[in-house]
Amino acid sequence: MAKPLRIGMIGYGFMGRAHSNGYNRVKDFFDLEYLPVLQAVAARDAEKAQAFADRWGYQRVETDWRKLVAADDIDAIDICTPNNLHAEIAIEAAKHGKAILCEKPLSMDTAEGERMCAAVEAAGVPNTVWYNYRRIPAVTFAKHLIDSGRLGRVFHYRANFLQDWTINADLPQGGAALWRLDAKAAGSGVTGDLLAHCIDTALWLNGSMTDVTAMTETFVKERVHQATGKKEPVEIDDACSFLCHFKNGSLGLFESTRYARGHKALYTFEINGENMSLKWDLHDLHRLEIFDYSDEGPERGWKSVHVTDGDHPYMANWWVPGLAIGYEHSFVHQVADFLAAYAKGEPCHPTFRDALETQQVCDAVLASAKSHQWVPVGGS
Ligand code: NAI
Ligand code: SOE
Repeated sequence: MAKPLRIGMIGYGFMGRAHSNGYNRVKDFFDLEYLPVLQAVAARDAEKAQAFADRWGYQRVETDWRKLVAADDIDAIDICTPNNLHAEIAIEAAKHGKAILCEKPLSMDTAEGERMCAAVEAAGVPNTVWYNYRRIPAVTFAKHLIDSGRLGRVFHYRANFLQDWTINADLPQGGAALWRLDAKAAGSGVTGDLLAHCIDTALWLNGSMTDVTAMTETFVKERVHQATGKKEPVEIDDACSFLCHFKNGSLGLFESTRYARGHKALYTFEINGENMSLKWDLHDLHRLEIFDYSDEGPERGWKSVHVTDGDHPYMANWWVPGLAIGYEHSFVHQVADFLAAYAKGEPCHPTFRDALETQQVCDAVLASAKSHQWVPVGGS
């Protein structure tokens, strides 16, 4: 009989659904000592919260997240709110001794992230941040190849995250669906929202960055704010590109925008080593492109590995070889990994401390865009 980990979910939007699906699915595909119990969901609108609870199987609702983080029947708090609430909720949850699963980006900035790390570390509570792309089998497979040393010396790392949903200048900022355009709710624009994913994956695959030089642009300078009904300056970055040096001597090139017409969520990365190169594309997420220089000369070339076999990461838990899984499974994997780590008393990466490094890179990127200078990461 599995032991229960009683989840208190805060927020019922996109991620509230993705995580709830992960909690519900995990028991059917992974053998775990602990299993999630959907205990309660907190959201300000009681009726909507109840509808969400009924659909996903939460036992009760709260309309104040503070009551949820203090509740005796909750073991773990899942933070699925806009970015400006992550710190306050996490720090309060840590005080109440709850395990915490927090959505990305960890925080609005490094200083806030440091307070969050201090809180979870002082309380000794398990913590993780949902940088879920790490747990797409093809991405995890890339990590295995890199860790095995097959690439040799790494020269280049490049990544893009391209979208096109804010091109319309009449789109307002702020409010329920458009908080990502309001710097007070989001912290930053594409840097914290999209590049944070690219940075997390890059730090995981290729190690720390030492310094960055960046440019940002805000193409639409004013938008009506939903809270005031008035045109207000737009303070987020619509696009951001940066170069960096990695500690391992390789060079990084990153681009993100919400103005790449035709692209909805084109997250790609490529890493070029002395002996091997790897390429991945979220739109074809079960494939890893591999160029292996040790292949026989005339047959040497890019191969596209369908990462769906039983010996590929996570895949033995799913269907028969060759049958693909998708985006939502990355969340199931994160739930499974969190529960396995929880049972062993081990950290589930990325922890808050790991995610703080991404925050440091984001801050350095934004500072560089402002100063037009190279900026060291984490003041190093
Ligand atoms: P959303 O706008 O769909 O949902 C946000 C939820 O927070 C809503 O249910 C809203 O009612 C709730 N909320 C806002 N203020 C609240 C308060 N004071 N008390 C209780 N609930 C409150 O947003 P989405 O897309 O789910 O994003 C949430 C977080 O997840 C963000 O930090 C975002 O960056 C992150 N995210 C991560 C993704 C990933 O790939 N890992 C994908 C999408 C979002
Ligand atoms: C923005 O559209 C968004 O939902 C981000 O918030 C997520 O983090 C990213 O995974 C997909 O795009």
